[in-house]
Formats: sequence, C-alpha cells, structure tokens
Amino acid sequence: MAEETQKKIILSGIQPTGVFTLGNYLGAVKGWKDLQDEYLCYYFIADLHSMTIHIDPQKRRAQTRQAFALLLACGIDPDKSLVFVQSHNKAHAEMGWIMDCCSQFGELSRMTQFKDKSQKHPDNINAGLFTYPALMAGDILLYQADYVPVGADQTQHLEFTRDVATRFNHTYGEIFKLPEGYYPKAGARVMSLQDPTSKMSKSDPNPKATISILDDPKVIMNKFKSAVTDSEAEVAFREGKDGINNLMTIYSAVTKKTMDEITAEFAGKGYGDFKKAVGEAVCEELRPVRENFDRLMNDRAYLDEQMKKGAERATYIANKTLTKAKKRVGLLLES
Ligand code: ATP
Ligand code: LTN
Repeated sequence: MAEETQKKIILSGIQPTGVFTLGNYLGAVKGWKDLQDEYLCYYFIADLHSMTIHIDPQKRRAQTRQAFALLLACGIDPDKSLVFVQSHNKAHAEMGWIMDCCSQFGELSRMTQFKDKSQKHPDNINAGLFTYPALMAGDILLYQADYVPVGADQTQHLEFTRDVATRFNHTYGEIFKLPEGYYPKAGARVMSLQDPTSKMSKSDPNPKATISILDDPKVIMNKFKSAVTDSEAEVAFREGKDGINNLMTIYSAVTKKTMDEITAEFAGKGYGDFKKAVGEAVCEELRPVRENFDRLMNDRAYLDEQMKKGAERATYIANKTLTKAKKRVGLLLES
C-alpha cells in the first residue's frame, strides 16, 4: 500500500446513520471492495457529515464503530486500503472551513440534497446541512482523489467540488486535482421493498422496507415475502413493474444472471417462488458479512488498532494538502 505507486486514487465515504442496507452494499460498498487491487483506495466513515441530522450521541458513537466494522466485514481490507473515521483526522474540519469560505450562498442553495433534507427535517435546518457540500469537497480535495465512486444522489456534490476546486486553483494557484465521478457498470440501484419507486435508505423508519446487511436469514426471507409487487404473475423487467424490477435487479446483482436469464428461470412459476429464490440468494451473499461482523465486534482491540492506524495515515496524507492550502490563503503557519 505504498503511496509512491502510480495507481490512481479512489476515495469515498459513508455516513454512520445506521446499519448498511442491501442498497448500500450492492450499490456501493461491494464495488469498493473490488477496486482495492487496481486503485489506491481511501474509504472513510463520514461521522462529521452525520451531524447534520440529529442522532442520539451515544448512538452516533456506537454506529460509527459499527460502520467501521461493517466496512471491514464487507471486504474492505485495511492492509490494502486506507480506512478511517473522518473526525479522527482534524484536517477535514479545517479544510471544511476553507471550503466554506470558497463556497457561494447561491450555489449551496441549489443543492437538491439540502432541499430534500430540509423538507424531511423541517425542525432542524442547521447551517451544517447547508454547507454539507463544502465539507464533502474538502474530504475529496484533501487526498487529491482521482475518482469518487458515488451514487446519482451525490453527483451534484461532486460537480460542486470541482467548481470550488477550480475557483480555489484560479484564485490562489493550482493545488487541487479535479476529481471525477466513478460509476461502476455493475452498481445496482436498490429500491425500497415497500415503495419500489423510492430508494432503499438506511434511515427509512419502516424496517420492512429495507434489508439490513446484518438481518438474519429468517428476517430476510420474510421481508422479501412481503415485498410489494404487482397483480400480474410474470417475472419480467419492464416499465410499470417497479417491485419486480427491483427484485430482479437484486437477484441479478447477486447471481450475475441477466434479466432474460432470470425471466426464463421463473417462466411459469409464481412470484412466491421468485421471492424465495431472491431471499435465499441474498441470505447466502450476506452470510459471510454477518459472520465477519460478529467476529470483528468481538475483537475491540483489533478494531481500535485499525482505526488508530487509519487515522494516523489519513492525517499524514491530508496534512500535505492542508498545509499548502493554508499557505495559499495566507494563514500564518505556526513555526
Ligand atoms: P441515509 O438514509 O442516511 O441518507 P443512505 O442509505 O441513503 O443513507 P448514504 O450513506 O447516503 O446512504 O450512501 C452511502 C453510499 O451508498 C452512497 O455511495 C450511495 O450512493 C449508496 N447508496 C445508498 N442507497 C443506495 C441504494 N438504495 N441503492 C444503491 N446505492 C445506494
Ligand atoms: N455525502 C456522501 C458521504 C460522503 C462522501 C464524501 C462520499 C461524505 N464525504 C466524500 C464521497 C466523497 C453520502 O451521503 N453518500
């Protein structure tokens, strides 16, 4: 894992807002695992970002540790990739402020995530929610990332990052690399099992709508059994069949079968058989993750050691860019 290698840098973060869902897994983290050999990968738990919504402090702490363990359980290998908790590297908060001061009120006002989350939490439209994209820009620019794998919901933030970086480079001189989005071909967008027109989300209050990657097999089977479908009885991927399309997407992501192969497999069979097959495939896929997670959570010393190692290395790497940025904007560095 030498920094000197010519490998391109991939960076991404995930908020510790709950146990990862099957959506987070199939749409993001599973893909992150596969990038580890080809790229220099930096993955972190975005605990500072999670502060933009209210979470009980004790719960936030527990979820942060849990999210770190989940990344490792999903196959992110700390000997190959840099894995860390965002707040353990103070450079994020410092760079966040520098980025705040390079961001314009108008552009932040146009962010759809801000508008969505303000609507969702009308009693807590805090300044952090508004400046969230600036903190995220800092996360990315600190590490001179080449590519950032994110879902469609985050592309606007990535565009914003490029805009702020360009503005900074123009005003103070080139120091930031402009990151590009990374959109894996196989990344699945998983929808809610109860409302297949909206995405599966770990903060969804309805537990039947999401598969948590730690759910036990019985729970997984039941959730798929009660997944919303339609009144036809044909396993086919087409418009108007949101529920079945979603189940087919999940089944395809796990088994690597094409939609046509899946349709052929279930020709003449009912949705009951199909849902059972999807459930079984998902249980099998998640079994090692659950086992790894249980093992890791029982080894607190190992987790603490990996977090510490990650924090030190992240701080070392990020400080190089942070120092340059501080110099460029005219902060008087301590001698
Ligand atoms: P929250 O409910 O707290 O908003 P979330 O479940 O939407 O969280 P994030 O932490 O915002 O998840 O996202 C982590 C990563 O998982 C991102 O790269 C995002 O694009 C991806 N992701 C989230 N939900 C899905 C989904 N349903 N399908 C595919 N990818 C997803
Ligand atoms: N906003 C992202 C999490 C996140 C992130 C980042 C992703 C915070 N900082 C930097 C990529 C790069 C989310 O909610 N999925």
